[in-house]
Amino acid sequence: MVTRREALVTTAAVAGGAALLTPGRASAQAAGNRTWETSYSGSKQPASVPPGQPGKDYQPVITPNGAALPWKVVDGVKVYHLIAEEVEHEMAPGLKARCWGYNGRVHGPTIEAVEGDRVRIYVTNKLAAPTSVHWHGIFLPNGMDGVAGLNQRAIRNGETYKYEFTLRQHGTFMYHSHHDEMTQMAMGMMGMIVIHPRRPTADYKVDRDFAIMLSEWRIEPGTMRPNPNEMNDFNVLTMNAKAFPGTEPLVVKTGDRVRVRFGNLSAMDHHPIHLHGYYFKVTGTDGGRVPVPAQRPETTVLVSVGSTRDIEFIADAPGDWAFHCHMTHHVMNQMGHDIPNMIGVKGGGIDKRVQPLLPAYMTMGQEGMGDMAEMGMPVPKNSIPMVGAKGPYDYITMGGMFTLLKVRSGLTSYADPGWYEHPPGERADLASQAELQRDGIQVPS
Ligand SMILES: [Cu+2]
Repeated sequence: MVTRREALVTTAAVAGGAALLTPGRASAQAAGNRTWETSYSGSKQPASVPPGQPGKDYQPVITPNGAALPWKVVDGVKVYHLIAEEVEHEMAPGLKARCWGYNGRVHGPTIEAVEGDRVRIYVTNKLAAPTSVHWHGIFLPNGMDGVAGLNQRAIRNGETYKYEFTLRQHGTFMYHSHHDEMTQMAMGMMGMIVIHPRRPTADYKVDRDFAIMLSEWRIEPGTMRPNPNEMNDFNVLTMNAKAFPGTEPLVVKTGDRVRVRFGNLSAMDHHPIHLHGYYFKVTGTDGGRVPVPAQRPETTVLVSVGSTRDIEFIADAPGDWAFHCHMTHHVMNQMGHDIPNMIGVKGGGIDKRVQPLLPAYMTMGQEGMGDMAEMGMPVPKNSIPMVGAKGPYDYITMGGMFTLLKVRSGLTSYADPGWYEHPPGERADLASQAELQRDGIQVPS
């Protein structure tokens, strides 16, 4: 364990080194922080307590469908080990892909630490290609920034590099490959970084704290390799590398204070993430925490490529609430893209004429794609139609960047509680003749 004095010395030495390297930036930060520091955050102050322990000096973040990167303390430094490697990963039931990730995961595990921590991150490259890791949004010495060629030599197959710096800020950040980025990020090489404040203000504390990375992929139906050369037509849109119905729900208790941290390292798209049934406040960006008076209410938060956004709300409305990207093509899975427009086509005669040649042939899509999802459109092996999932009342015709916020009273665990049972009178239902008559509603014949 580090002593209070050691922590102070280490932090001051590194902060001083960075200031010497970039005097303009350091002094601008100092000036810019003055008002926030006094009124709001402990950011940039040296650490005065030993490095954090999960659950002791911070509420650990939950990465749905993911995991936290383990660490140990060696002589007061938090030591982590990332291993870049090929990983076979299931995007959604029925679709596996051969990706590149870290420590057997796609995306990589979430790195979690506390402001003031000295961190040492080893990166071993088990890929055939060279790689490097960039710590996106983190204040660090220039030589630790991870841009291959510019700040360091790329890490070759079999090599282990060491990155070391002191965390002088708090918030939600990301890491990703910075060598042949177009290829390596499209293959999955990214993850989230969460740095908790050393001295959290009262408004920082939440009961449930989630981290979700948004990304997008092109995987030709029937194949397993993401195509990094795709520029526009992404057909698998994911939250923590899972497309619905592969996404784990966010389970919370009624009354919980909830934070969701989004990062977006998609190749080409921004994602407006919409939560049903609530408004939330945007409380953080990768520039840090938003001062309380500036935390504006929203129902949709635009998470641009290369940025993070934190949102917070109090889960006061029980139910199963949709939580998804509002770009309609981003809640559609693989085979739902690139099919001919069949809306309004009368297919009966075509089927009769084609079936003697192709017995399995069936014209689909005349009423849109909802039926196709439910009927199970025939698709090549290892591919998914627009898909969705069987819901409690009907088929849920959403895929891709879609998950559920499940809010329940009286939970004894945060395991998936199943579908919400609506209280009597609190669910849309077929109108009765008596109700139509009472309200004078004329139904066109
Ligand atoms: Cu989107």
